[in-house]
Amino acid sequence: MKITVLTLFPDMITPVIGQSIIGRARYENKIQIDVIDYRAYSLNKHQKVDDAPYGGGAGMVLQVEPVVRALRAIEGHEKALKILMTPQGEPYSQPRAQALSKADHLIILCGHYEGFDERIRAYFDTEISIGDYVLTGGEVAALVLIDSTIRLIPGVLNKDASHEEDSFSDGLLEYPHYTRPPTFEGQSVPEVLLSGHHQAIASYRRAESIKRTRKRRPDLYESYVKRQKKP
Ligand code: 6GU
Repeated sequence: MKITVLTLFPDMITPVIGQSIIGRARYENKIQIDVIDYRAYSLNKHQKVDDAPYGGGAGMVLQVEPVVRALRAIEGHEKALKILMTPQGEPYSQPRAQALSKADHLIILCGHYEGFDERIRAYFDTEISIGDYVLTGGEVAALVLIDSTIRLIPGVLNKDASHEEDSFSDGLLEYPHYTRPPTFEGQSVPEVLLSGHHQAIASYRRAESIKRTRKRRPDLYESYVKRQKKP
C-alpha cells in the first residue's frame, strides 16, 4: 500500500511514521508513505495557502488552488482513494480501517485553519472524522487513520492473526491479559489461565469479553446481542 499525506506541517507526521510498527513496515517496504508539504504548491509569492473568508467572519480559509495543484502532482492520483480529514466527516471505526487497509493508494489531506474552501470537497472521494471533538488540524487524525489501517495489512504485525482478537474486530472489547508473576500484591492471575486447558481458557476469555463489553460499552453490547439473534 502507498499513502500520500498532504500537510502544511510535515514535521507533525514524519517522526511518528519513522517509529515502531509503522517505521518497521516502511523499512521492510510493506508500505510506502510520502509526506508532501502542499505549501510548495502555493501560487502566492509569500507561499500563502489561506485567505480571509468571503462574506466576512473570523479566521482564515484554506484555498482550493494549492490543494488541487498538489493533488494533481501526485503520481497515480486519479486512481487513489482521496480522503479529506475533517470533523464534519464520517465517524471513523474499525470496519472502516478494515476497508481502507485493502486499498492500493490512499491520499490524505490534512486541513488546517478555521476551515477550507468548500470547493475542495469536489476533489475528494470521502471525508473522515476520528471523533466528536475538534483538533487544531487534520495531522493527528491522519496519523490515527494511518496507524489503524497499516496494522491490518497482512505481514505488518508479527503474528498474522494477532489483530483478529482485537477489541472491536468482532464488535466486542478484548478479554483481560496476564503475564508473570502469578501473584502481585494480592492480585492473582485467574486459575483457568494456568490450567493448560485450551478449551476452558477460550470459553473464559469469550465470557470475559462479553462481560466487559456489557459493562463498559452497552452500545456495542446491544449490537452484539442483536447480531447473535440473527439466523
Ligand atoms: Cl479529521 N480534523 C480535525 N481538525 N478535527 C477533528 C477531526 C479531524 N476528527 C475529529 N476532530
